[in-house]
Amino acid sequence: MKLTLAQFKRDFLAEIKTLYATDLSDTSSLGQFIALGHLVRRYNGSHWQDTAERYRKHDQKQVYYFSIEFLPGRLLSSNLLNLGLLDTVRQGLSELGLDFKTISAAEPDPGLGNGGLGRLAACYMDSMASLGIAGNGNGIRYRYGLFKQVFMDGYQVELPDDWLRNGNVWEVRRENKACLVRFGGNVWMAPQPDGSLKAMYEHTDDVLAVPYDIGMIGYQNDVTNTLRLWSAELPPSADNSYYSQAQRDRIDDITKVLYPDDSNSEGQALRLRQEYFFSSAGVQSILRHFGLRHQGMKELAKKVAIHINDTHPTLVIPEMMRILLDDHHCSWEVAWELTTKVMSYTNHTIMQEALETWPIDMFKGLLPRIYQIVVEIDRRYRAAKTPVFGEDLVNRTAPLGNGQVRMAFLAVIGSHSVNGVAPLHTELLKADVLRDLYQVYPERFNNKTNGITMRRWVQLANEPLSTLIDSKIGPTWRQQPNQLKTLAAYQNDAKFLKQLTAVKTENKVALAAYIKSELGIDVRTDAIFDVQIKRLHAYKRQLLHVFEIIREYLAIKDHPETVEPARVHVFGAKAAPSYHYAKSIIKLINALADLVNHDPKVGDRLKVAFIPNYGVSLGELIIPAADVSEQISTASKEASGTSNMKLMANGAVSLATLDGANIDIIEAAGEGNEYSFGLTAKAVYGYYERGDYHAADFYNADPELKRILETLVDGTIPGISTEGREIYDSLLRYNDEYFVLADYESYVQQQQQISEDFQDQQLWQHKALANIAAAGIFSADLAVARYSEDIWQVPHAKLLN
Ligand code: BZD
Repeated sequence: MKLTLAQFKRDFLAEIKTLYATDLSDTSSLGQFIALGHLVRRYNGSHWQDTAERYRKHDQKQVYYFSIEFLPGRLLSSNLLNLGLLDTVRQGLSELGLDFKTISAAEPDPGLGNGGLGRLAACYMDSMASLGIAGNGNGIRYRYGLFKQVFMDGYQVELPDDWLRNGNVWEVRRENKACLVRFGGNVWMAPQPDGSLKAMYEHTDDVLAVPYDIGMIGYQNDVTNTLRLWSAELPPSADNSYYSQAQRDRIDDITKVLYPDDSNSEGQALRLRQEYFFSSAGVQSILRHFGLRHQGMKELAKKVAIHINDTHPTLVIPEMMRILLDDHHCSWEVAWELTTKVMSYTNHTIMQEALETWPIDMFKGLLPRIYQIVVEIDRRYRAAKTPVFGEDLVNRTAPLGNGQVRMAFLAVIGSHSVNGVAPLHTELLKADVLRDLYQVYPERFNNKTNGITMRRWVQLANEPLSTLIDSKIGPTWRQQPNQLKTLAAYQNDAKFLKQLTAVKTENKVALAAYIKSELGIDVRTDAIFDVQIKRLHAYKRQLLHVFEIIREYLAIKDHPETVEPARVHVFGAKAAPSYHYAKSIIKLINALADLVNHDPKVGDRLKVAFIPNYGVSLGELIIPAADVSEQISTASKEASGTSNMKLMANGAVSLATLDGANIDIIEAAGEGNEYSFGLTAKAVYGYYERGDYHAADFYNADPELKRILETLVDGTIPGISTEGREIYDSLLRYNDEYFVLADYESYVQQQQQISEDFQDQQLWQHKALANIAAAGIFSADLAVARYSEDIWQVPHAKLLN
């Protein structure tokens, strides 16, 4: 949109006056941010309304992306960028004596997710809007986001994330679109005079679902889509005094906190209530919206696609069946056909413990009508498939089995498409995790490799790099990220490679300043910034990275005369509060950091910075400064990874196992431009099949490794007597579930190679550039375009290759 500098300044000062009845000089950065937020909303108001109007007018097919997590990050800069106002606003503020960065940093970063899955959902929202797809997000408005992480004595302490304390400028509460969600009670089917059956309820616990909408602004295309987050409240009509405190609390609890858990479903009943709550509210609102504009439900699958982001929203399937059967009186066959045509499902993990199941007794008590429908889905599935596939396979794959409701199976059976998030992951779904269902529905399985939005992760997070890229290939890569590949022409351009080093250094200076102010550690900006940022989990193997730090530390102590490039090891990672082992690793890293950072013999040659409270905003600071991207999960365990893509696009080289999308990154950038190592997925499965992995053999065969392991228990690292022993035992007594010892040698070899290569900056930046140039294929715009064509069947703005 068009906005002159003078107009912006007038609008901003007027907004300040209206909101606060005071002068600019009397406002805080937060106050200024809120005023800016209001302005952006106002500037964009007509786009949002017009977009909805346009979709209505053309009766455009809508995509609804259901996800129990969304991690949008701060929205001020990206909204301004997408509206084309960023430069004007920055300049205007600076003329008013204000610093845009400071104001932007006052915005709370909503932590409505754990990690990759939630951030992916946010990237896809951005891309859907930017491609002009009628995409809607549907999720939960958690009162408290993922905990705020602080370290006390090196231990993780979790504090509440009160992100709504000052309100949320981006949201609109739409009370007129609220709906009721029913839990518990009794349900029975009462015969009606016309011969049909009607679902009757008594003694239900009703909860009011109130939507809060946030505009998702497309990149300079006048499109604004909606992310709808639901909040649980007391139903309004009832006399409030009728509710006991316990009942009020039960309702309040539903949307109170995000489960800080990305490995296993806990909190059981409450988690199930959360899942049904937003699934039901979302489906009710979709069908209501559709019903207002269509006669009957016949066209539903032509006009609506619902995407199930991992299994948490799977209850959209029986919920849609419920409404079609009970309220619209469709036959089972018609309802089922519509439902399966509408639904599609993405799996994000092969970790067995993360595959959701619910005890039938609990499920039945909480969701009696939904349970009846699942029983019928199960009965029909068995009846149809047993003659073809036999009883055993059908027993193994039916929605109900072993006293459990099996959500992933229900999701596959009730959808027309099932996808993994990287080629290896999809192959493993077919061959292992969902092998039996793949026999039944081979045509449903497909791969959609993840992607990231280059606008947030390169353009905004790394302006020095964006400007440098523009100077060579012009600005159109911003819309057509595949054009980045034309940068390859400069791989041997010494001057350009020097400029790349300068860009990296500029970003390192910014990160170093943060590390100094937060942790009090001085780091050298000519050091190798070796970065691992992701949730803390044993399979992600932060422990392997720790072993490398201990190795480097011992090498400096033993041979101070050998000079290697300085290293800064940067970690960002939260552990689920109940995940004891992961918390022990956090303590280990912090204890090691203490030892290394304060050893005068080490000086500035080696530093460890564990930056607390990792999230989207810290990612934006850390990623542009990284030289090495640690992607070192046990092969087969990381479905895709997305920090690997963000780091690649910012010119970090991957130190990576052949896992998830690492494989595709290595192929895209060329093997010579990455550092791959370790067991392949096939080799890992080989060990499982033969049962012949003996961690102790690796320990005994390698004196260096042996010595490193001993430092966990011999007092070399002070302060970890219990954690050190626990970790040591996990490797040797319990046989190293994630093959850390097996991969140690090849990992260290590559680390040594990195130290050698880094000294030749031209060679190093040549590799960095190969990564940047190849990163375009991991753009979320391309990923979303593939979802649109293959799964949702909706039109999108054409992307050039
Ligand atoms: O999803 C992650 C995978 O681990 C990554 O490999 C992948 O890149 C991303 C995006 O596809 N999975 C998650 O982030 N999973 C969760 O966060 C999660 C949350 C709640 C319950 C279970 C899993």
